[in-house]
Amino acid sequence: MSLELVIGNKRYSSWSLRAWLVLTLNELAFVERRIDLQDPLYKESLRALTIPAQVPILRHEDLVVFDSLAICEYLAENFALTHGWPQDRRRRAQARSFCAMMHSGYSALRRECPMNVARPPSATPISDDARADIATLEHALGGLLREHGGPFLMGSLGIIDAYHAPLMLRLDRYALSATLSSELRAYMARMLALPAMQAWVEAGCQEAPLVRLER
Ligand SMILES: N[C@@H](CCC(=O)N[C@@H](CS)C(=O)NCC(=O)O)C(=O)O
Repeated sequence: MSLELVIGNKRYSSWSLRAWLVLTLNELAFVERRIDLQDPLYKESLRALTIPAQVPILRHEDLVVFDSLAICEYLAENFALTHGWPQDRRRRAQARSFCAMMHSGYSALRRECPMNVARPPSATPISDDARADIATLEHALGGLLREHGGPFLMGSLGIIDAYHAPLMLRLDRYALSATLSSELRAYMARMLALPAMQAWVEAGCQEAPLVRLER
């Protein structure tokens, strides 16, 4: 069986985007199966596949891998990725640390500014906690760009960039980039200009909005 990636609505599903980007940037052939998170039966379909009943889910042969980070690790371990983890052991550890930090962090920013690729860029009030998340993001990603000299977080494009891509979309769509360093603003523009990102955004804009998720 070939690779199949189960994703949510491209308009909103930031965790799906991360896994989808890693597959797409690495030009791995995969079947995309989209589950509409508006469908009253979506949870049932997901529960039939995995215990957390969330997207993304990767299916490969008889294996079902869930959680975006586990999917990235599975792909890196089983496929020769051009855009995976850094070759160097120390850089790889660093990239994994920042991905893990993203996976469990930036919660105020993520809660208050849910990804919506179709949102016309405009400002919205955010809490001090979300502002603190943006400052942490600047410290973390701005630091990596300066340390490795860009143009991507670890130098060349990899899993860590896919992992932070939805945050770049949020910074853009909620007009939150004014306080960022020039390095991070340029990085944000570079990420949003990737053909794979543009393809995802275009598809997300074609999808019907979910009233309960629009902000
Ligand atoms: N930690 C998980 C988070 C997955 C997640 O929250 N997915 C959302 C979509 S972006 C979802 O499935 N939402 C529907 C639900 O929870 O019922 C990962 O990294 O994959």
